[in-house]
Amino acid sequence: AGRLSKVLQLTLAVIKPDAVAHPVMMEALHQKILDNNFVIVRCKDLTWRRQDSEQFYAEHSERFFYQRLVEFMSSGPMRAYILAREDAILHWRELMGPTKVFRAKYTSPASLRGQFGLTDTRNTTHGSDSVESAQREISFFFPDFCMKEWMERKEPLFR
Ligand code: RTP
Ligand code: MG
Repeated sequence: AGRLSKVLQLTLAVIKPDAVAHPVMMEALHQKILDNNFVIVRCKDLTWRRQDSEQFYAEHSERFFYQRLVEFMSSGPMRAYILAREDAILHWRELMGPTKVFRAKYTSPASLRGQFGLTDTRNTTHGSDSVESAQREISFFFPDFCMKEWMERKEPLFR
């Protein structure tokens, strides 16, 4: 059985307010997660206060787009997922496509941002970019979730 078990990785995926506002996009994004064999470990809907947005994106505070990003991400409801899969971080980033929408439409038209992205800020989704940021972002969105406990769980994912 050991030989068949895959090494699972966790990532944080967020459906941004532009996509949450459109039920058809929400449905397509959710289906994409299922079609790609991610296990949905946690899922919740939430709306950020401005200060949550500022804190989450503090590393971008000197960038020209910071104000618009902070404003947008606290403008309405989002859906956050903790997803598990082999290579979850990279796989979700690949499904999203490039951050810049002109690049997404040009090089990866079938990606989520290629299909649904409106602008570089309103680009449908967020995904952690490394193991370290996945840890930080998962605890930012799900403070009660213990990654260590989950990784070391004894019971199988499916019975
Ligand atoms: P992140 O840092 O959130 O993982 O995203 P990323 O690597 O895909 O993209 P990055 O370039 O680091 O941008 C951080 C966030 O800012 C938004 N953004 N808006 N010109 C704009 O309005 C603009 N440029 C970037 C992106 O949507 C991303 O959420
Ligand atoms: Mg980045």
